[in-house]
Amino acid sequence: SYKFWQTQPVPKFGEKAEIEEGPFKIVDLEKVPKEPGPLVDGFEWVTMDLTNDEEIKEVFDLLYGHYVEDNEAMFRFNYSVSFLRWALLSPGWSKEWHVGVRASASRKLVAFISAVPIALRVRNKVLHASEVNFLCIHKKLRSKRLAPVLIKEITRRCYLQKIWQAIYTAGVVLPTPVSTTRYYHRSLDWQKLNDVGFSPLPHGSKPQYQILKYKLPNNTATKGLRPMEEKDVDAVLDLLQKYLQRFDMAPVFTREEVVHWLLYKKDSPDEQVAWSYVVEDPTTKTITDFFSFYCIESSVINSKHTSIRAAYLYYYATTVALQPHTQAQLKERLNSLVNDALILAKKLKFDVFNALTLMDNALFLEQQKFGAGDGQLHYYLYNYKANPIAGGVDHMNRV
Ligand code: YNC
Ligand code: MG
Repeated sequence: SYKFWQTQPVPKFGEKAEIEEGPFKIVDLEKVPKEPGPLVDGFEWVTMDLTNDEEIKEVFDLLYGHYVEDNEAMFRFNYSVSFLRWALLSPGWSKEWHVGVRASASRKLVAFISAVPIALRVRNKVLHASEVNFLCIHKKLRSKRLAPVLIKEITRRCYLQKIWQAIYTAGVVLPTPVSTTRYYHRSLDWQKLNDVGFSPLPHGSKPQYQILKYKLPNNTATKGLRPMEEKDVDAVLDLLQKYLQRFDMAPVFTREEVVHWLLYKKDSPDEQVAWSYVVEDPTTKTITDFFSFYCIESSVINSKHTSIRAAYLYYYATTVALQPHTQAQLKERLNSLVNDALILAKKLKFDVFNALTLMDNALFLEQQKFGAGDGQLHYYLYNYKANPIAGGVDHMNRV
C-alpha cells in the first residue's frame, strides 16, 4: 500500500531514530519538466484565475459538492467564496498554484489543488515552502489514481518557482505525520447541534441540562478587549512572533501577512471570514493579548437548508507567556481570553467553536467545556526530514 506515497520524499512509517533535520533531496531545476504530465483522455489541465468571480465560483461549487466530509458523511465543509479568496489570494500568491482539471467537452471543473507560499520555521530553520490545500476530486472520478497526478503537478509548479518543501494537513493517515492533533468542539447552540445530529444527548442527561451547561454570559469580561484595528498591526505582529517562539513549528509572519490573515477586509457586510480582537491595557495603552477565529460553515448533507456555522480558533498570544510565569497564571489568562472568544462567537451566531490540540490549547479545552471530536488532523512536511513534534500540542493553526 501507499503505492504513490512510497515513491515520494517523505518519511517512511516507523523511522523513529533521532535524525538530522533537512531536505530528503536536492532538486535540479533543469530536470523539472516544463510542461504538465499527461492526464487521462477527455480531461485537461487549467490554471484557475481566482480573481475572476466566475472561476472562483467554480472552485466553490466543486468543493461545495465534493470536499471533505466527516466519517459518517453527515456534514461537508462549505468554504465560502470569501474564505477561498482569503485562503488562496494571500500575500505572495501565484496563479500557477491554483490548478484545475476540466472535462474537455463540457468544460466542467472536476478537480482542484492549490498552494500558497509560507515561511515556515521548523525548530531553528526557516523553510520557504508552500502550503498545499483544497485537493478535491469530483465524486464520479474517485479511486482512479488522479490524486497522485494532481499532487505531482502542484509539486512541479512549486519546483519551477524554486520552492522545494511543502506543508499540508489531512484527516487521513499518510506516511508520515510530523505531528497529529485532535479536534475539540465547544457547543454554543447545543439544541441546534443536537437537532442536526452533531451533538448526541449524553446518556442520563436531559436537553435542558445540556443547554444550561453551555450557557455563556452576555458580555465579555476582559478589560480593554476590543476588535483589532489597523493601528494594532505592529504590536500584534511583535506579540505573535514572540509567542510563536514557544513552539517547534510555526509560520514566520510578515506585517503584510498579519494584515491579511487577521484583518481581512470582507467583500460584503454579511460575509466576514476572520474576527480578531486585542486587549489594550487601559493605563499603558499597550496591546497585552490578542485572539482570532475564522468561520467555516458545514452543510448538513441530508438536509437541504441547514448548515452549521463553526468558529475555528486561530492565532492568539498573551504577554503572560512572554514573562516569567507559572503554568497556573498562563492557564488563567488563556481561560479568560477563550471564554470571551466564546461569548463573542455566540453573539456572532456561531453554533459551535472548534479548536485543535495545539499551541497552548490544552490549558483551556477542558475548563471551557470543549469535548473531543472523532476527527484528527495530521500535519505533514514534503521533502523535509524532521523529528516528530511531540504531543501535537505545540505548533500552528492552518486554515
Ligand atoms: C490526501 N488527503 O493515499 P497511495 S487535504 C494526500 N492527501 O496514494 P486516488 C491523499 N494524499 O496511498 P481519490 C489524500 N487522500 O496509493 C488520498 N491520498 O500512496 C492518496 N476527497 O488517489 C492515497 N480532500 O485519486 C493514495 O484517490 C492516492 O480519488 C489515491 O482522491 C483523493 O487538501 C481525494 O478529502 C482526497 O476529493 C482527492 O478523495 C478525494 O479518493 C477527495 O485514487 C474529498 O491518493 C476531499 C478531501 C483532501 C483534503 C488537502 C491537502 C492535500 C495535500 C496533498 C499532498 C501535497 C504534497 C506537497 C506537494 C508540493 C511539494 C512541493 C514543493
Ligand atoms: Mg481518482
